[in-house]
Amino acid sequence: MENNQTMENLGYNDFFESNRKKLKLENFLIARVIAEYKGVYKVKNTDGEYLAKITGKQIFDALTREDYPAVGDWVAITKLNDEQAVINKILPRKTIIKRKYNNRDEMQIIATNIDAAFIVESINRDFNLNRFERYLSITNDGGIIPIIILNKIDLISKEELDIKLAQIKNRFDNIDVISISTLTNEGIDKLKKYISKERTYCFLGSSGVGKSSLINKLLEEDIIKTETISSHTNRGKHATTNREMYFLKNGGMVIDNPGMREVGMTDTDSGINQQFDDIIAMAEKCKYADCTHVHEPDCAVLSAVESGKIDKEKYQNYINLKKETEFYKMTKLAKREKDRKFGKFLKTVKKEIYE
Ligand SMILES: Nc1nc2c(ncn2[C@@H]2O[C@H](COP(=O)(O)OP(=O)(O)OP(=O)(O)O)[C@@H](O)[C@H]2O)c(=O)[nH]1
Ligand SMILES: [Mg+2]
Ligand SMILES: [Zn+2]
Repeated sequence: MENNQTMENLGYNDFFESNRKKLKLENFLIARVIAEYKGVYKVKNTDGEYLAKITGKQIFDALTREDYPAVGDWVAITKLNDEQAVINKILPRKTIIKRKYNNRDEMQIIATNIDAAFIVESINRDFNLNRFERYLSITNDGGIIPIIILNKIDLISKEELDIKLAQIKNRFDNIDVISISTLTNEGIDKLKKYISKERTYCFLGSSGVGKSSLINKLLEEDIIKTETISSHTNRGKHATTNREMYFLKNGGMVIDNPGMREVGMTDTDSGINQQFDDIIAMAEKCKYADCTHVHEPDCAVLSAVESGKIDKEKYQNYINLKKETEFYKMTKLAKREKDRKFGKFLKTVKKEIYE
C-alpha cells in the first residue's frame, strides 16, 4: 500500500467520525478490522497493521455475538507496540450482514460496514433461486445493495444460460445480474465497473463457487489460494478458512469469506418483508389481520398462489424463511428468560451468603 493513504481511503467517513465524537473516543487511535482469526483480529490504519485482541472487560460485557468485532468494523485501539494493539471499543456499524449458521441458534456476523454484496452461485450445479432469496433477505436486512453473480458460465451453453437468466429475472426483477467466467474472463470487466474507490464489498456464496478466484481477478494477481473442485467435493474442504479484506488498485475494498453451508434467518423480519413485498401487499386483503397464509379461509395470498399470480416456490420459501425467523426469536426470548432467572438466583445466593 502507498504511504500517503488516508482514513477515507480505508472507508472512513462522517458517519464513523460523528459517532467517535459522540462516544468521546477522540483520544484513541481508530483502525479498521481487516481480518479475523480465532479470537485475534488484524486491524489497519494509516500507520500500519496490528494484530489485536479485545479487552477482558469487553468479553465480560458481551451479551451477543454482535458485541464482538467483525471484519469491516471501525474500532478504537491502544497500541502495545509496532505489531500489537488492544481493541477498546467498536464504533457503531453502518451496515451489517448476519446469519444463523448452525442448529444451536448461533448468530454469526459475516461482515460490517459494507456498501454492496456480490452473491455468487456457480451456474453448473449450485444454481438455486431459493438460496439467492435467502442471501437477498439478509442483505436487505442489513441495508446492503445485493448484486447476483453467476460464475463458471464456461461450463454451460448460451441457451442454458439464457434460461437461468430468465428464471432470475422472473423471480427477482430488479436485481443486477453479472454472468462471469474466471476461466475465459467473460464478465470480469462488467464486475470491475461495480467497484468504486473508498467503498467496501463482500463476496458471499457456497464453498467452491469461485469467490476467491473472482477476487484474484480483481487483484490482477493470484494472491488468494483456491482449491480445485474435485478436492472440494471429495473432502468437503473449504479453500478459504477466514474472513479477510483485500485492497484493490482502484481503491475499492473487497472481503473474501469462507463458503457458507447454511444461510439461516435471525431476526431478519424486515429483510424478508422487503424481499417478498408482493406477498406482503397481497396479505392486506386477507380476511384475518393475523393470517399466517397457510390454512386460513379467505386468504388472499393462498388464492394468489393458486391462480398463479404468486410463484408457488417463492411462496413456499417465504413461509420457510418466516418460520425460521419466528423460531430464532422465540428461542432467543426463552434463553433470555432463563438468563434472567439465573441472575435472580445468583442474587439470592449472594444475599444468603452475606446475611
Ligand atoms: N470452470 C470454471 N471453474 C472455475 C471458475 N471460477 C473458479 N473456478 C474453479 O472453482 C474452484 C473453486 O474456486 P474458489 O475460488 O476456491 O472457490 P471459493 O468460492 O473461494 O471456495 P471456498 O473458499 O471454499 O468458499 C477452483 O478450482 C477454481 O479454479 C470458472 O469461471 N469456471
Ligand atoms: Mg475461497
Ligand atoms: Zn393470508
